[in-house]
Amino acid sequence: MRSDHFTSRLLQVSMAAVLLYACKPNNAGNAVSGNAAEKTYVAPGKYDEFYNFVSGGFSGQLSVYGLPSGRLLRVIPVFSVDPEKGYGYSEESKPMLNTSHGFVPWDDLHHTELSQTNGEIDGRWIFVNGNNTPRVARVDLKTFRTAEIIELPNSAGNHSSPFITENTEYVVAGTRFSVPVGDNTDVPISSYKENFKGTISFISVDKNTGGLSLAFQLETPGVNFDLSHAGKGPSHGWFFFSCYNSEQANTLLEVNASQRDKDFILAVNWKKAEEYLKAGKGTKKAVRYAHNTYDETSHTSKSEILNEVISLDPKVLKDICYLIPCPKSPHGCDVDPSGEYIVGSGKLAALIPVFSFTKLQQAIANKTFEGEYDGIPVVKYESALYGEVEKPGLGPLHTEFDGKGNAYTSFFVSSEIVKWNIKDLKVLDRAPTYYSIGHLCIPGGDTKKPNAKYVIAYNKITKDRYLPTGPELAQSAQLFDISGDKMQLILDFPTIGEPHYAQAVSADLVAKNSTKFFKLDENTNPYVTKGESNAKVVREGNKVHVYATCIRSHFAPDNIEGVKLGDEVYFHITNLEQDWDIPHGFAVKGANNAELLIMPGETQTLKWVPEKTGVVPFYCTDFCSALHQEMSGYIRVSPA
Ligand code: CUK
Ligand code: CUA
Repeated sequence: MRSDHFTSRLLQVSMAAVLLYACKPNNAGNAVSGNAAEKTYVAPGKYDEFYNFVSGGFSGQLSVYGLPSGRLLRVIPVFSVDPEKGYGYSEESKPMLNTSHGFVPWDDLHHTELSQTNGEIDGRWIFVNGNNTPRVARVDLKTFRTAEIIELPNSAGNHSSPFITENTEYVVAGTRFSVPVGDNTDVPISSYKENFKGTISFISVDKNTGGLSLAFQLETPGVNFDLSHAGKGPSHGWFFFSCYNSEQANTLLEVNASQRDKDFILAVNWKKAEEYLKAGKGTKKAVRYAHNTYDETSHTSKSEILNEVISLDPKVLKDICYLIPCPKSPHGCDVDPSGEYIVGSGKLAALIPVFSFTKLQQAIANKTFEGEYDGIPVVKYESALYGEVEKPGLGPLHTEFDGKGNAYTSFFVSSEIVKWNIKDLKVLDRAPTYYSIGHLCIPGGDTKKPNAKYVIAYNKITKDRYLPTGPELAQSAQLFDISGDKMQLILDFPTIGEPHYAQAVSADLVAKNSTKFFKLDENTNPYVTKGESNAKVVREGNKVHVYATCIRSHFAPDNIEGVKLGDEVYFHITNLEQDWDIPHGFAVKGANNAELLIMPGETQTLKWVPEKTGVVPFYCTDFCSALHQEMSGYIRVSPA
């Protein structure tokens, strides 16, 4: 007994060593061939062919690159404050970062998912997840700004998120950490098996507005959900999740949490769940979560705290959830463009299992179960298995598809992308990455219609690829041309924050809808000032409201007196410009909440509480015209 335990522990430890020390590919020197420059060169003044939306990891932001150039086009603040955009500093944007824990101006953003219609990218919105204080956000691709953030109750480590169904009916989010649920969560950590539960949230999306609402939650066994993808075509109506820690260990040391030979893919019949919901089988549960929305007409956001969710229990409603055994600690869970094949990538497994949706349905119909796991039927591995890709590489993580019958899988440990054929499960090509690839992306690579010109690798370690910049190096992406039989590395480009998942879309689909400026006459901000002659200073008790305007190249008013120590000053600044790309900025000396950046036609508010008497300058921070340096003013603070 003891020696068995010792051997298994040794095995686990050596496994961990392999995982921790990812290998360097051995043909590192000569990977770029002659015409790479030609393939990635986008001449000055020309547009890129694709937008690439790249998660920023612990920067809490989403960045946008052009492909094939790798040029950084924009960083979109989502869960983090950003002085470059004034996001989280203006009174209008602060409520976006509200949660049930209060103002939380940071998160860890891992995954991106572009909205779809009929299983194809429609270019309207992109959804992203916040891992830490569980949230899902919607970014509007008309403005490239965060339009909505919804917090997820009963969740912790919102990692398996935000993946969507083929008509963007739902954004779906699975919790990575199971946690005690209900009123009293003050329970011994060692009571994990009794008290800790997993949760999957189904957030419905309004077809017209994109508006999010938490439709229902599934309460699941206390496993850890890692990633997921929706079914499509024949498997539309189903959702698939990778789960690890089927041991339900409360410490994830390998010896506890990676013991079982197989963990699971959870298959969820969400159409069935909808039927139960309609039939009133859900239970209302008390929770607290924030829902924040930004309105681009009033240019204000509002935050509300909601306190109820409908929960469905798949242990009772037996035909919603099924488990498929999947080799050791599956990470990626990807569905091919046909909707028939489901790829589970076990991080610690030496093969890639490919499951068949048709076989899964037969197994369920014939009850070919090997038993139950916490009340959920477990189908037999072989009965759902289409086949295995044998010896594909080390540490398979994620798979994207080219729509021509091939899959591209990232291998973290062996640092490579491997192309394989779905039908015969044969490896066709492999390309080294520099180094330790996590996610990868083919434009539309998780939809019904991939646009398979490129695959992009998002790497965890950069090492010697860029000029040294002290102990930390730029995070990195690599672009491969996949139009031929062989992958060809054509570009390295650094990224902002740690890139996890990313998606790319044909630029045509998004560029044509881009907002150029906001119409001033449609501005319904309560503090808008539509013209210089309306600029004024209004006192309400100790609150001083400055209704100000800006236009090249002055503020009105630009000399403000009558403010007393102890007052709160609100600068409500309306940008009167009606032209593309003419923002103005606004900063006050000593103000401790950074600056405003005000788009044409927009109103934004900076709150300032002067801490001493005197004359204080303010100025425009965005170089807007030849007279930008003149765009300034003074405010005088007198004794109370
Ligand atoms: S991931 Cu979040 S740990 Cu493979 Cu989607 Cu990088
Ligand atoms: Cu306005 Cu510089």
